[in-house]
Amino acid sequence: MTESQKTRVASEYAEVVILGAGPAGLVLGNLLRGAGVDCVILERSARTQLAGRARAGYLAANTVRILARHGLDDGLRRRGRPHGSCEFRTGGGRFRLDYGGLGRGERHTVYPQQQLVADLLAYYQQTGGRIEFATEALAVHGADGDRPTVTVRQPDGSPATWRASYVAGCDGRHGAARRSLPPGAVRHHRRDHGVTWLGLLAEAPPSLDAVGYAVHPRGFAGHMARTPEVTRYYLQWPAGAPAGAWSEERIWAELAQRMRTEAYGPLQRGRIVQRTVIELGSDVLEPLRHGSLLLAGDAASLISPAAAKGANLAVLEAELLAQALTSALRGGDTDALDSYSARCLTHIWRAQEFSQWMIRLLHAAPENGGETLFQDALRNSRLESLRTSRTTQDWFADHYVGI
Ligand code: RFL
Repeated sequence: MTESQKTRVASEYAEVVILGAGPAGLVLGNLLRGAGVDCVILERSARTQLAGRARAGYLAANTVRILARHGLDDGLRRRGRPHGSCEFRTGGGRFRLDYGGLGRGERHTVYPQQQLVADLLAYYQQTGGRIEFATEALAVHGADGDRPTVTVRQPDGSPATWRASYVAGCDGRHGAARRSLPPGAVRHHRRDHGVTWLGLLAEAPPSLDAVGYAVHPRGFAGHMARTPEVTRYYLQWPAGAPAGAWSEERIWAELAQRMRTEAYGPLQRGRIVQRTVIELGSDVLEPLRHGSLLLAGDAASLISPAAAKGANLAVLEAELLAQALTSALRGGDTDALDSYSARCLTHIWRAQEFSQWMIRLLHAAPENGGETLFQDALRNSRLESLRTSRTTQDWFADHYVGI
């Protein structure tokens, strides 16, 4: 299908209409096609935009297993790099955790999300999967019945309608799936963590062979390798400040100060090619289903990037959803669909809990009067336990890589 397709007049049908071609939508699309379920993916962005969206990079061992189980891991096996070490830098010194040798002994695979998306898209299209780019879902109708429809805006701006047996909302936090849920249909749990980050991508080689977490009175700074040429950095950022508020020079100086380069060696500098302000927040919808509309990935739950869980949850949920939809559509067995939400929520809350723990580990307490010193002391105690207690280290390793 091309973006220059002509306006469709009559409505079209697919057994499953998938909204969004991120990790959730593309894994789901591939698995449904593999099981012989007729589906279509509707993606708001043009193909070129989709390919350029740099976000996640640390894939959990379970994510790699899922992709391997379904033969979707060729690129990952060739270009992904195993990673199992992180370094904490604090006022009291630095310490390293080789988490790949702790707990269950699992590692991350470093593989940029845009490469994963490109691979998944290539698999999907090679096997004849239908995808409509530059096609924005506007609303899902009739989800409380068994013949839902999706209204869309096509590339030329004209409207069209898709009919389905099920609609999979994989269109992220601001997508049409969430917007279409009638008031009161699901509970919406939210938490604002009161911390803002500036996410940076630098055309610079990694400066250390570990994930770097710097805890500093001026705020948190993070270092995460992406490729041998590109590194992601994070800076805790003043709430409300625009992404462009600081010059590149000031950003590098601030990163150097917080990462204590005077003591531990310089950062490899390079051009900063992406700046994103991220307000650390979490939310969870419960249940992840309203009739024939099912949610997966960021559409189901948003998690702060502090623990690198979002893309991993998206892949896990997509596999569970594919199994549930296949059983319902091929075998007439809806048990797995009925338990889909509860199965996902177990993983989601576990990830949310760890993400919150990480946020409290890495940040000075938000300004809240007399409690600040108390919370900072708790954070230091948590860091000390992580540095010295093998039990805490094993727990950390299992939750850090696990999903
Ligand atoms: P995505 O990837 O946002 O894809 C949703 C897709 O839906 C499309 N869309 C629509 N299409 C049609 N109609 C509409 N109305 C639509 N509205 C939206 C969008 O164009 C898009 O293509 O959601 P998905 O598939 O649920 O995947 C979630 C992950 O992308 C996300 O959780 C992660 O990127 C989070 N995350 C990380 N996760 C990890 O597991 N490990 C990491 O290391 C990690 N690092 C990060 C991250 C997120 C970050 N940001 C930008 C918040 C680092 C950063 C900086």
